[in-house]
Amino acid sequence: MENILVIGAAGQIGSELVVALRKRYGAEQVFATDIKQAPEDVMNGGPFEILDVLDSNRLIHFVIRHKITQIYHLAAVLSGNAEKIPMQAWDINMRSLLNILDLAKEVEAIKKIFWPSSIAVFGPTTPRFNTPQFTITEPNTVYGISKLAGERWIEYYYNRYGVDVRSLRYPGLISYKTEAGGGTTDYAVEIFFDAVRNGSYTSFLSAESKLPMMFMEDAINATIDLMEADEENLSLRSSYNIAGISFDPRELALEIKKHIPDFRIDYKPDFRQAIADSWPASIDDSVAKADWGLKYNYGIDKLTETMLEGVRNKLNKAD
Ligand code: AKB
Repeated sequence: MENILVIGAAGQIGSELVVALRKRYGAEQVFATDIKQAPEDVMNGGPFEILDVLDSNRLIHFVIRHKITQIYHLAAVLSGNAEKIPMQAWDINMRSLLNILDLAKEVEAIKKIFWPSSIAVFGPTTPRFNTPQFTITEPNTVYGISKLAGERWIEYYYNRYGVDVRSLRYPGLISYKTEAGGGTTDYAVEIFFDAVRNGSYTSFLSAESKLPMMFMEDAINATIDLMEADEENLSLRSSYNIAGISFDPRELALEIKKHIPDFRIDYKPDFRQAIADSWPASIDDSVAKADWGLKYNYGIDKLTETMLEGVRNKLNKAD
């Protein structure tokens, strides 16, 4: 029987992953934790506790008390926010990961860890289109540097101590349940909320900033598929490229216009433009497909339709 700890359960990924894991493994088997309150279904649908991953003493007691066998560590400061507090972001992103790696090295019951990396490991010198799995990685953001260092550490812990950590280089993730917080790809979430609320959106990225994106359901399925894949099928122990779909703000706005014909978009790029310009426009995910059968269900049309419906329902409920 698995006992699963999710760290960062109140966040954009965590709040949906907890629900999916509880469906699969049983509500009582999935322990949701965060430093803040989470959405109602996360807090009431199974065990929930306030826990700070930087508090290694409490973390070890928690893991032993609940006989934890798997950890999903999702807590991080994202790219945009990290540029505002570089040293703090580095400290939070790295110390939390190293705490967990060390814990897994010591506690035999912990069999598997999931830790997300990001397209942010790439930088301005990386080939921008169809970015290969193995290529130049010279990130120029503190978030990207922390993700690249994290990839090196997880591979090191696997090779040196046999700690089984699995990881995906997430593209921009799009969902309506919990609004994104502090990332460069957040425009692709905000645009739906503003489209439904106001019929217009001011994008902080330029019209032609093409980036890889993915609907949350596809990301959650990919995450669980990777965690359940046979160890011997995994040819790499750093982090897998996953592509999703690539589009820019203008293309997404045109897709929204099919549903809201009067929708208007304008563009006021801010400091996040430079981050977006340093990231790939599209990704080659053939290694993930070959190793563990990565697949997706959402194209830009289905994603747009589902987001608009989800956002409308969410805002109606809140009224
Ligand atoms: C961000 O924009 O910082 C994240 C990411 C791509 O890792 N969504």
